[in-house]
Amino acid sequence: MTSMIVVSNRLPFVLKRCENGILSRHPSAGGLVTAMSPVVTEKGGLWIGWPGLYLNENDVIPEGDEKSNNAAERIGPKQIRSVNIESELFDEYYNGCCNTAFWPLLHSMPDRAVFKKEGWKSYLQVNELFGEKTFSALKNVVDMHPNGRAPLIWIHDYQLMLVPNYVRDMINEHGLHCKIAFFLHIPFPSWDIFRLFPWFDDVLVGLLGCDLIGFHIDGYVDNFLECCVKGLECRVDRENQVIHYDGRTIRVQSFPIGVPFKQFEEMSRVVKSEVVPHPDCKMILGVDRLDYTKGIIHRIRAFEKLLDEHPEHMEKVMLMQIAVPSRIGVQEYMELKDELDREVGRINGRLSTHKWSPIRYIYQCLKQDQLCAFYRDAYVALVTPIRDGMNLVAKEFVACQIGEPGVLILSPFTGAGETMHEALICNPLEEYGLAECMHRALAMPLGERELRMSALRRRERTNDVHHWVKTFLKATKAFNGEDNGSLAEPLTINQIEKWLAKYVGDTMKLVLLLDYDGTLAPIASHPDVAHLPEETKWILEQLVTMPDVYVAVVSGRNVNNLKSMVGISNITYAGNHGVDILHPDGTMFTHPDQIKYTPLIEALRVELESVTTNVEGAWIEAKGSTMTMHYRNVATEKRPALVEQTTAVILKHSFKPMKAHCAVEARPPIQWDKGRASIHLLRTTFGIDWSERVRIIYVGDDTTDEDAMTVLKGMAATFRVTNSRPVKTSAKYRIPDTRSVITLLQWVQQHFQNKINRKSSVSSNHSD
Ligand code: GDG
Repeated sequence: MTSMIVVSNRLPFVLKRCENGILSRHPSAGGLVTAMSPVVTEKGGLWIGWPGLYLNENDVIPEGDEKSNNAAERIGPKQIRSVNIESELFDEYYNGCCNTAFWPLLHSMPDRAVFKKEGWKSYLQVNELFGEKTFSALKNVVDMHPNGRAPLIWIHDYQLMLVPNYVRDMINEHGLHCKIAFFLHIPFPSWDIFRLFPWFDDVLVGLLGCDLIGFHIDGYVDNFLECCVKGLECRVDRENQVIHYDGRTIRVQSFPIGVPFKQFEEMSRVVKSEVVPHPDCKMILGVDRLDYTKGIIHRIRAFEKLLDEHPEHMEKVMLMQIAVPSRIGVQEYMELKDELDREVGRINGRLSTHKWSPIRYIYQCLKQDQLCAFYRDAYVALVTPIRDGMNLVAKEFVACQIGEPGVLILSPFTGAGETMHEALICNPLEEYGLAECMHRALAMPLGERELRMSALRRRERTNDVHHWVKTFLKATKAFNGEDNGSLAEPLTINQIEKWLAKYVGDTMKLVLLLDYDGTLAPIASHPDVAHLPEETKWILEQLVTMPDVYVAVVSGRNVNNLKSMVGISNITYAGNHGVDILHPDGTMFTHPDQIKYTPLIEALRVELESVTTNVEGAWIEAKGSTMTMHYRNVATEKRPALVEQTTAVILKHSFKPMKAHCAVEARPPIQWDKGRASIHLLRTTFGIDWSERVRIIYVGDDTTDEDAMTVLKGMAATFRVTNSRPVKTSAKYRIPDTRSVITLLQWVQQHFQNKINRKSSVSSNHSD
């Protein structure tokens, strides 16, 4: 049975159409493919990705080569699920968003980033397509093995950061269980950089659909946690590296990736030399995808400085730069290629002699064993990116150094620079320093080279790619909750104190605007049995007696029904989303525009009853000026058609259809909602300058509460009760459940009780 579904932007190979229409396979170079291919072949996994072109119905993906040393070439079509994407859409997503926005931004190069709405829209669309494909692959596996364990879904990299949430949504909807994990292969930047992305909150919410999120190093984990705190006000436990969000616990951890060490080592034992090594001419090697993050231009200029400053190396050393074509067709990459061509030409023109050229430059993708020969025969490897998630070239070089050892020069701005301590660590932006570092490497005595290289090899042999997979998979099993991850820890009163103490303060009156269903009372199978918990009722009763606290319950229910469910006097009840507001003194506000819809509602009721009459579990709740069709107890497969029909009927009768928790509401099409009602209530109760006189807390769990959270943004402490379903919200804070609402109310009650106690002790001191 399939134990893992790997999802990445590209498949491990690219398909090309030959002139006769037949498809041919071509290896995709890059770190992700190198790392994941051995895992998929060994675990019998599925790989979901884009095949490189739009597939027609009759296209046949060519078989893999079972005998190949390269795991990517062994993967056959049975293990492949290709995501078919129209080329225009793919281009907008890949070049209009991934390459132009995320790649530079996540590499902390914001000046190069371009943010375009169309690109972002395509990103959303393509991520949704990947989400659907992943879900259908999962569902197939589960349907075929109903008693087996659902496969792990392992999503990769910055192109697919919204997929976790799309999949989470679908598995929730279908009542399936499985674990979702994500690994980011590139760096994750600090909050100051990440917040530049205009839709940063969508990205964070997308990723938080996971159970486990992996990064290469702790620095990226710290940055991500910080972004969740600053960007989403998430509750984060930094010490244990977990986030409490939407009622779930998400683990965030570093997993430094390794390479298939043995495989590289073995290949380098058998492969023939690519360049005839001249005993007197040492090879300095650079291997990179041609990308501006890799620091190739700085590197060759530093090499030029080496020759200028230390002419004794003339004719005794050469730089072999292998640059793999990447993102061909993108302007920035074409410019980089032109600049590299020019610089290589300039330096060679200036320094070559009749028997020697300082730089050899190959612009193509080599076969893996050819690459091993270069790694083995190099005297120095120059791995000097300006920024790099990890960098596998550094590790592959070390694995292939089976003869007299050479030296690794490594940039500290790579993930590899964090652990490969015995390399010569050198800032690539300082070209003289880098030239001196090369000089030192070329002159390094054998004893020191042996010492450094053997320590590097020992570490990389142990921490190879198999170890990386093993530790990652072990972490996916380490949740204490079962298949859907752990439940979030309940909210503590200390956390509320951190959020609210300063805002609520001691001098102002507090207005509590509270939704009922899903906020004060847990959601129940029928509205009539959604009772207010005793504890909540007791706290509310205390609160309404306090002079500085004002409580209003704002709900979609009919106002009289709401009053009887809460059952406390001295509260303001806003029913039908605030169309009717009943004050504690018995006066009632009804929105004037709603009156003309009253005669129409009966006809709507009759037609809605006829839609639901034959659908088991569906029922209509008439609430005066609004009406709701409930489908919580309707079979899942019947819901979409029912919702569609209901919506059509509501529109036909000139009412406004609104989605709610397992319900569709019909509201009069007047410009009124919980947001406008809240402002109306605040203005009529506390005057036009209410925002200077009162502090406000709004708590709700529903999309209808978002209207209030949006208008109150910046002027209130807003809380969204979110429960296991990842949602985007305008609320400032998220809390996991109605239990946490009780904690919140307890804090308010204690805060104001302390205030009363302080006042009375001051006045009794005075009377003493
Ligand atoms: C991303 C992150 C992270 C290179 N030239 C040829 C060739 N390669 C292979 C190498 C190596 C891979 O490409 C490059 O990996 P890197 O790690 O250096 O860089 P990215 O491609 O940018 O990878 C990076 C990585 O993901 C893994 O998480 O380390 O930070 O940016 O495996 O061997 N392969 C072949 N011919 C070549 O000419 N066959």
